[in-house]
Amino acid sequence: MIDARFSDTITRHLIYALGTDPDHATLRDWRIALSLAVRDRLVDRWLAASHAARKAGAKRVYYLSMEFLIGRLLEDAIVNLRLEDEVRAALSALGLSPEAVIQDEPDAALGNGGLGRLAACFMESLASLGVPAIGYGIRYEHGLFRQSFVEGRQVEEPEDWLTQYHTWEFKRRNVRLRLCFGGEVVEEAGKAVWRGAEAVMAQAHDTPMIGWQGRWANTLRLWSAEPLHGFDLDRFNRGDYAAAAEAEALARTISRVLYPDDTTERGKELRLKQEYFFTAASLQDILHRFEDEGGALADLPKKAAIQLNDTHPAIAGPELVRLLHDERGMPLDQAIETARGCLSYTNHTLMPEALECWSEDLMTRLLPRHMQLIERIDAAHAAENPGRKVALTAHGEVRMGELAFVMAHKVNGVSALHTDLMKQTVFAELHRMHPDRIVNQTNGVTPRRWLFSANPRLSRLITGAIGEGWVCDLDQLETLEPSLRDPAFLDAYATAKRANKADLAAWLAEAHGITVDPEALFDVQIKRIHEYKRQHLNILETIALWREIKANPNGPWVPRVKIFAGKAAPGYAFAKEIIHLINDVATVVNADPETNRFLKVMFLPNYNVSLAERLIPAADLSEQISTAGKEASGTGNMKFALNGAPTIGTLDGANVEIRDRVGEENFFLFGMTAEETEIRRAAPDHARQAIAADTRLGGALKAVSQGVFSPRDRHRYRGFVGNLTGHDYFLVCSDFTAYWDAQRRVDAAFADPGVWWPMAARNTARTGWFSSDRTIRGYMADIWGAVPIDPA
Ligand code: HBZ
Repeated sequence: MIDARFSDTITRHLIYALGTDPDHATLRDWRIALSLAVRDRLVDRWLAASHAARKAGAKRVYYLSMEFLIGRLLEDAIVNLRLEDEVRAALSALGLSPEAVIQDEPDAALGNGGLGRLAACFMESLASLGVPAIGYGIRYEHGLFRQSFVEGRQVEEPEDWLTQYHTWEFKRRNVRLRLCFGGEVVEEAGKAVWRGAEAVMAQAHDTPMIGWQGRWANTLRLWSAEPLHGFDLDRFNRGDYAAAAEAEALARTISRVLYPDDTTERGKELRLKQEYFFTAASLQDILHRFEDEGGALADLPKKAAIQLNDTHPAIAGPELVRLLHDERGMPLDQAIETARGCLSYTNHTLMPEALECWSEDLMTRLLPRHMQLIERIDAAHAAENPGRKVALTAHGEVRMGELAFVMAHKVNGVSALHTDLMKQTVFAELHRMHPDRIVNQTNGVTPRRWLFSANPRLSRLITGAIGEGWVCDLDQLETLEPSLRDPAFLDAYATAKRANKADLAAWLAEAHGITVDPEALFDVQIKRIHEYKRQHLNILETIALWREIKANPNGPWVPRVKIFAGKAAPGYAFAKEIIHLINDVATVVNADPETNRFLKVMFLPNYNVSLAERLIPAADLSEQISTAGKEASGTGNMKFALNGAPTIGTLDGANVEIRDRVGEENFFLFGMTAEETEIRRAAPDHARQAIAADTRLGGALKAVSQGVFSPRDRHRYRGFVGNLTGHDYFLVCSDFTAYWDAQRRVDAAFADPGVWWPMAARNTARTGWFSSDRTIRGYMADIWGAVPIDPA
């Protein structure tokens, strides 16, 4: 369907949907009009896909996730519908810059980091593969906070993506489900009946998730919380205006904000409410759909694969049992079996502070029937596993990981190493009891967004060499291998990267007033700020390098630009101190005329999906330097490698698998293994020993503690340095020397184009396996038992 005058369609939307005069339209108006015009092209396909899924009686995948970090949707839709040329032509006919229009869209930041972005990549892959699926989550009014810096300190401001017309969603006024909290459980005719005390409505909002070439589309259904009854007119008329609005405000609180804590968990009542709210609404919706389509309840596992994205929706176990047993009369044992047949659980972290536990008191108060059912599930599990030590409740708390494990037929880790560690540590006993339950599904990223769309120059080069098939079959990148020996190809590869870097340099100058040399090595660490991710290891190495350059300003230094970006949880003081230090170091180093040619440091504010799309194609080096054993997988590591930035990294998470595939000579490995870190940590005084053995590290720490980077507040980093010289749990000091050495190997490689470009290109050619299409195929085969269906 070619629309000869796509520009007319856009203008029509501008006038008739927005009521705006083209002569007075802003960029935003045009962007919204364009979005509506593009949306028109996908709705038929979306409805057809849902019709086809119903007609085929297909098994559906339900992905329950507290977070979907989807970013911008307009460009995704244009690219997947292959409308690039048409849109470009229409916009230029209207005198608009396509880049400016696309970049006007705010990011949908309904997630914190890796877990939420993975859910978004999975939705895209499910649609591209043609697997009938629905993603379920919360329609947060405020997504992840906006970050800015005031004198180098992180400041958080609310994010307000929904204040603009959100063109991609359809509010389903007929899908409103009632949910309860609190109250009591009474017995009626020998049956348990939960009488909730407080009720809210879950209102559905659907966003189409369009796959590659628009052949299939699925739905992301996000719930907002609304009051049962609207506004209290009686009270209002009596003059009690505040009380009239109160009930409404209270209900809406549930979907008001995304909790900004990434891997640090604190047992907040509102958080538990959010978890139950979206899980219970989604399960009701799933059961309604199943019942509409007809079928015996015992067959639910044949029609519904329900994936729990970490433990946030783990209440799904008892809730599904309640819906089947209490509300539909299925015997309890059978209800537990049926629920287990549907449910599976993905673990994303082994960090003890992130393993969710809820106090039994809170659970009993908010979800009294669920607490009873958890006890029944626990008792049944204990009876089947005599002598077991682990229990679903301990020390007055419900352990959500164990609950999710026991109620799932499959449990997966997100990289080979992480899955092994799961078996050996947090789930060791459960794994012995259920040796077939834990499986690995190494993460992946969607090549449509993270290569095809984000890096058009490299994409064109690849397509020129091997055709366009790679976009939906990323393994085809392997066929680039012969080109890696072709000097003309390597030249073109380097040219593409250089052009991306020049673009980034121009943007940095324009948007942030920072000038950088595009020929310098762009060294990038972008991710949430966390001690285990060790941004402080990177900045200490930067300080040491700066000092070394100052000591020998005429040395053969390889120019570098150190780029950082990422948000710290507002309550995570140490992470905020790391940000502050990096900004302070940037101020001093960037103003130093002696070192200026060789070293620049910058911390870009408000890291989000769109900024990642800008930085990754222009990166030379990918920093993946977590303490071994702590990063479950990583997905940024995959995006960088695919875009031709070799990794400097530890043997952690998916780094291990990336290195296996690109080859050890194309990966800058350093540091202790997960096993070695355990031993080292037990050594008394490990940090002091490491500092004593490395004068560069000692010098850098001393500079920080003496206030070189905080001249007006010399003691600012005393606590910070104390942490590192003291217990240094994440072994920054002990890995420093190895990291420094690895960085010097990077310098040497980068200085020799004959070494560097083949290495960068091998990273692209050998990382096709990290497509989320491969990951989704793995889930389908090993966990869901779902298959794609042909829309035709
Ligand atoms: O999930 C991340 C991992 O840190 C990262 O290594 C992995 O690549 C990514 C996708 O699998 N984890 C998170 O983003 N968040 C959590 O793991 C998390 C778990 C429980 C919580 C909060 C956050 O209560």
